[in-house]
Amino acid sequence: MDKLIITAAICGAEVTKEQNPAVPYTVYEIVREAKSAVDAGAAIVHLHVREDDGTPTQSKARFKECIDAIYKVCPDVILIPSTGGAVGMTAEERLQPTELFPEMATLDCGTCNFGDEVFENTMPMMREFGKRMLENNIKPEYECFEMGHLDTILTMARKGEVPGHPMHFNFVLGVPGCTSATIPNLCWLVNAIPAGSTWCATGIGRHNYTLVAPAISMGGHVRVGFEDSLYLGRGVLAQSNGELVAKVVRLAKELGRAVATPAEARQILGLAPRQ
Ligand code: KMH
Ligand code: ZN
Repeated sequence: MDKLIITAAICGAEVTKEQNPAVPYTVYEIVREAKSAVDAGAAIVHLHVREDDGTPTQSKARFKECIDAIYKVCPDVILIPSTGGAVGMTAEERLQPTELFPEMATLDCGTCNFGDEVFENTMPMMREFGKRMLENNIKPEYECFEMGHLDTILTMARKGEVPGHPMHFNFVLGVPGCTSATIPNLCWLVNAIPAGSTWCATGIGRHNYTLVAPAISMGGHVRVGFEDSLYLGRGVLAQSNGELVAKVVRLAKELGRAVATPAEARQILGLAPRQ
């Protein structure tokens, strides 16, 4: 079994300092949270960025500022900028971080409910995102919020509309209005991916740790972070993303699975070594 790749989704677009004062908005805070996660054992940081007042933004300049600042203190980390942004943003707005040629970026695999809102990812939008990633040589992290998202993206990959083999999936389960974070749902998805693919499990909200031990035991990878949950356990706010990552590291140790460094994660994901 490959070593475990831990992703920290340190910021997200929806959570606020009112909910947890440690949620990062400024460049300084984003770097602080990235470093806490990497120091604790994360090989990947999934990145959203904000204006200083907390407003989510997909600004290329803001992403560049944050990415450059993170690499100064975490030179090896794999950064996966979001192309999901926040609900309501246009495709063009969301695609801005791909102009920075990151080694990976998220590609959301279909429209879905997102709480009381609708997260729009129409077929033409996804074709546009796939084309951009093919042109800019970016490996997508395929984010599936619903069972049907997997069929959609596999069909697109077969048609050459998005990058294909080896594909990396992130099953983001438990978003209100979408597929719930259960072990049978995770198993169904994992059983349907092509041989040679890699996958990660993300449980949202109170389900944040539901899928962690199953994913560790099944040979998958794991994402935690403020984007997904602000809590370390029932009623206990996490002080940092590092605390959330450290809990995964403890579980992996108990279950006998070694944790991947960023360099090892690049090998597992088929990425070029970082110069
Ligand atoms: N903020 C969500 C609406 C992604 O990063 O690609 C979408 C999201 C997915 O977070
Ligand atoms: Zn995200």
